Amino acid sequence: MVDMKGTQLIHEYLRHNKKFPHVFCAGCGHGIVLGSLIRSIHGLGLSKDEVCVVAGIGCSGRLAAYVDFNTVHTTHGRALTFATGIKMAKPNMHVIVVMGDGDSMAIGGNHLIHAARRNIGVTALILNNNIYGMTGGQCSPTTPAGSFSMTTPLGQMEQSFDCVELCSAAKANYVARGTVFHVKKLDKMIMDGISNPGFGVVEILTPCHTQYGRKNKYRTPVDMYKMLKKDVIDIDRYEKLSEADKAKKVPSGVFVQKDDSGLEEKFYQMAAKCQGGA
Ligand SMILES: Cc1ncc(C[n+]2csc(CCOP(=O)(O)OP(=O)(O)O)c2C)c(N)n1
Ligand code: SF4
Repeated sequence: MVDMKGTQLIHEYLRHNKKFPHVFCAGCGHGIVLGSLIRSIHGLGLSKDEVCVVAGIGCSGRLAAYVDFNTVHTTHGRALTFATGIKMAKPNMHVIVVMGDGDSMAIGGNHLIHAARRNIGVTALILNNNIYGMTGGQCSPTTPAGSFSMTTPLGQMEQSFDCVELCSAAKANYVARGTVFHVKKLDKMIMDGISNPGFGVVEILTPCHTQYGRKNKYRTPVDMYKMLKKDVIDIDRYEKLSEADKAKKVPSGVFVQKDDSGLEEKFYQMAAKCQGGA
């Protein structure tokens, strides 16, 4: 593996002449996820041809356009369906799906729970910024109760989904939550999610100051990173808190890690059996 660090490494994996400048607002966390994804793939020693990045639609979905792997920029909410087909046809390919919270848990929510139930061997990176960023800041299934958005000008009245609980209950093999502030930990979670068999989910808390932060209590994008630093804590520390203190914090870390075979492995074993093999 070539020994490169930082910007030099990231540039090695970008499609320079095609897709830049990027669309992200100043302070957006999505670019940090892009760097983390690249470092993770490089760290695992995977060649570009062994990786397929599948994205839905949204600011998050733009990631697929920037990286020099096999990529598919699909339709809103349907990235997991394309990814499932790719993984079934090419079981040795590392298929990584990039979705926003709206993409994955609103229009694509049904696909998310069934991908977890099926335990298809793809890794889903869910970029949770609590809002529909690309389309102007409508509320999403993760917009916290009481917070303000374009479509909840008086405060969100609905409960929000907890992505980790949702995917754990739906039986995903690997479920983790990280943030774009804690990047070293995030790199490790993405690497582990890719290495683990079956369906892996890494929920990534990432700020959208443009559409969420400035309508709420965050005056600048920096305030949103400070919030991630202060409020998102390791599961071990979180578990020791009183119920009242837990309500003010968000737990981060690996919540589920199993090594059950992915659907594609079971399928090819069954196919070999039907053909009279082992
Ligand atoms: C079928 C369909 N419905 C709606 C849209 C409009 N649309 C584009 S992106 C988006 C939401 C994006 O929010 P999210 O998935 O959270 O990603 P973000 O932009 O915040 O990264 C919507 C509703 C669309 N492109 N296609
Ligand atoms: S609108 Fe939000 S999610 Fe989209 S690029 Fe800007 S900060 Fe990022």
